[in-house]
Amino acid sequence: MTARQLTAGWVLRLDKAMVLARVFAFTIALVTPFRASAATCDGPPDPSGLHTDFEDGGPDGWTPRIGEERLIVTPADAHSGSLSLLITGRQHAFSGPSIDATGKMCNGSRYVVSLWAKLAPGEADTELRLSLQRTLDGMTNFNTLVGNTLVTTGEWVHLAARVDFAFNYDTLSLYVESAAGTASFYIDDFDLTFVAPLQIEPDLPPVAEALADFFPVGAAVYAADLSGPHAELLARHFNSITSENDMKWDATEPAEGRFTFTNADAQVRFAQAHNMQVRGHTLVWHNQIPPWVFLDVDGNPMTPTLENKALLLQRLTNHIRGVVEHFGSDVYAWDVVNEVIDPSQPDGFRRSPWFTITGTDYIDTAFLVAHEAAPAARLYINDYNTTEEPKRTFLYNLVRDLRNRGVPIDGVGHQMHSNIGFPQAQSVADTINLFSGLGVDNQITELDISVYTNSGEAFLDYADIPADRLIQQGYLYRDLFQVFRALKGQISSVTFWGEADDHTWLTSSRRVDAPLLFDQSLQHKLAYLGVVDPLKLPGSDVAVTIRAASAVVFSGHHVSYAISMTNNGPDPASTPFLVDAIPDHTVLHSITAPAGWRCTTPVVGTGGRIICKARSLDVGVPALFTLTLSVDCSTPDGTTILDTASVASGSRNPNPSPANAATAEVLVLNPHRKPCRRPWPERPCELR
Ligand SMILES: [Ca+2]
Repeated sequence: MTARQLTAGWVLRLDKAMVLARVFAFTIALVTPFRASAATCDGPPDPSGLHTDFEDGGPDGWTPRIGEERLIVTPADAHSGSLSLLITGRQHAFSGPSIDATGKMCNGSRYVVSLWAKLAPGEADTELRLSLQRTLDGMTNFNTLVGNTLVTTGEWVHLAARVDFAFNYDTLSLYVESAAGTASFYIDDFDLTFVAPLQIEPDLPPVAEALADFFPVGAAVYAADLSGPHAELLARHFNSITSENDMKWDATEPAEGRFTFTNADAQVRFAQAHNMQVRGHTLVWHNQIPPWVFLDVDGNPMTPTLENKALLLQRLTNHIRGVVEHFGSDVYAWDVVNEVIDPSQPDGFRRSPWFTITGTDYIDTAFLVAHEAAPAARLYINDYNTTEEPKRTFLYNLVRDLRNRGVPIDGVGHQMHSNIGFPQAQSVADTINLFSGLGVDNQITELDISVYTNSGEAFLDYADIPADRLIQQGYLYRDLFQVFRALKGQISSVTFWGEADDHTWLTSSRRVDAPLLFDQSLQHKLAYLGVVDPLKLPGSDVAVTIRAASAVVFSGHHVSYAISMTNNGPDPASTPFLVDAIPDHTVLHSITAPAGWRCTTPVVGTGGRIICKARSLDVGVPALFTLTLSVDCSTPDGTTILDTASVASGSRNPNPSPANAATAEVLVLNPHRKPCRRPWPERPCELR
């Protein structure tokens, strides 16, 4: 069935007899169902996958799907190496190369399929796709694995997808076809890769436990989080949940008066079964609202009339009653209104249909009705960029006004969608303190930290995200949680907007993001360490101690200090340095430094600053310095000399409270000193 073609590698062609044999076999299968290879998926799934690059000159298992196709391993073009597979002679859009995948993909397992394609010279742009064909009990079915993707003669195009395989079959093959037309094309570097089942780290200290003294720790969840390893991760690390989408208006009241709670109820039951709190999100927003809400009695878009205002406030009242009363005490806190501030408006109020039709009355109504419906529930106003001015002031003024008018609002929800350069931890502390001053609670409601600092950047693959972005992220998580802990009592909950990086609103078809504590495989990231155990972040925790040789010194005499710089790790410190400013009443006598260190000092007998540097400092190997100063003979009796040594390095320091400065105190005595005859140091003071 194959023939060697010297100039163009292998040629494959099904001859007519082979086609007939296949048709015959297919016919037999129709009348006599058999399972030739289903047994290959009976045991543990085969993790070997399929990998073809054509570099050995063979077709690597690819065959013509229909029969008329010619498959040629060719050096004419290649994505990798020097060879690829050229497919010509296609007579149908569904003609193309096919590879047997029977036993290579099993029901319940996850795979990544990846293929590079390019059109043969002269072909017009064509959409190609990767599909699968499966037979079961004589029935044949087809599915698309990678959808229509534009391929040209200009460059190799990547067709790739993650596949959660969910079929039983007797035979299975994968093939490349076109959306239309019969263009000839090349393929190269096809990989079907088995993705090992997700498994959480069973002994990892739970996030919520690490923060148990401060506040509950939540995650936004969706339906798929309630089973399998995601549910295990959720139950292990979090003690609060927020429904990502299932308590919003479009989910709970898609048609007027018709309430549905299927997904949300399941999430509440999960929370109760695992001793978790439930935050409700969100009763009023300008997004994810079904269109009927803003239509007037005639079905037209509402205009701002008194009639429409009354109608809209009535719908709002009905909705909040319907939702809040449904959950009752199962939901302890509600984001009552979401994102009502727009700092670009002169009055700071977002021009949503809510505002356009009702002014700010919808805000009052929402809080009042929510409070009536669940008097014990804690009610929040939720927004993003709450650390930014002028938005923060608009929000502050609104909350103050609501409080002053007796509208039942309990606190501010700070979404805190962040990125590795924003916000500054200090601005978070300032913001929480500001709102606490109004007597309201604060919750962090939608925390995540994007690895992007601008919208133009894009990493297409999770593995392409640079390591340093993830380190920066770990450090910002450290800084934020340092603030959250320090504000104990002022923040009653911190919720992440998701569980792990495999499901985040920040990842789109345009770019992949990694904003959470766990990676796409549910393993902990540096971000986790930043929250739970920051001393393990990459970097070097340099510290210094200084000890004077004695507690007292006579004027005109020397005082020695033992200075020790250490690196508590976890990594070697790059360009470590020590700084000591020679204190008043003293001058330099001498300094000794370890090998590999170079000190810049003032001239002996004068004051100034000592700086000692080295190339690196290993973990756990102290650098010991001996600094000797001469005490000026005119120093008054009883003077205290303070010498401060400080250290730093070019490496980040993971310790949020580093011990990188130390001071030694020495008392000067001169009970029986004669006056100096001449200025020191030419002639030391004389003692009786
Ligand atoms: Ca190749």
